[in-house]
Amino acid sequence: MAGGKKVAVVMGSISDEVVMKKASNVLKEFKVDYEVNVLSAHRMPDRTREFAINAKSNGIEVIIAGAGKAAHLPGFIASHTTVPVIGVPIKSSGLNGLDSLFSIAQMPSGVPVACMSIDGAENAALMAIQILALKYDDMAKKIEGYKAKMTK
Ligand code: RP5
Repeated sequence: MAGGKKVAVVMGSISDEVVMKKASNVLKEFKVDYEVNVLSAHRMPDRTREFAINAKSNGIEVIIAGAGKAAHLPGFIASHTTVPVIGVPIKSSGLNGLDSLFSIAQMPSGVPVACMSIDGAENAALMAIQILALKYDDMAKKIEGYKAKMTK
């Protein structure tokens, strides 16, 4: 795969890192170029918008966005870009992540976000890899190998 950052892993708070690390670890394992950013739709809306509107021209092909509580980050980013956004609802509140899950899954028509399970950062990375595999043969081979190994 050519150089550059293909996947952006974004999280609403540094406290989400313990979960989102699972996505980074999978991307590392598959040797995907990625970057990690802490951005918040609520606490730093201007910088988050800036990131989203520039993502495509910066070579980002898939965005993984993890957020907890009123988890607006994935949807906020998706509203500013056509780069596919995969949302990870983080279990960071007294509602056991159901608030995050509903916030990410219940996007209005026209602004899709692919919603993973609560704390499902590992699957978010695998989904990102499967999207990249549509374009990059080396990624396709790796994900096929991964699935074959899992079956075994
Ligand atoms: C959300 O609020 C973050 O994504 C995080 O899951 C949660 C708690 O954030 P902190 O108060 O720990 O920074 O915005």
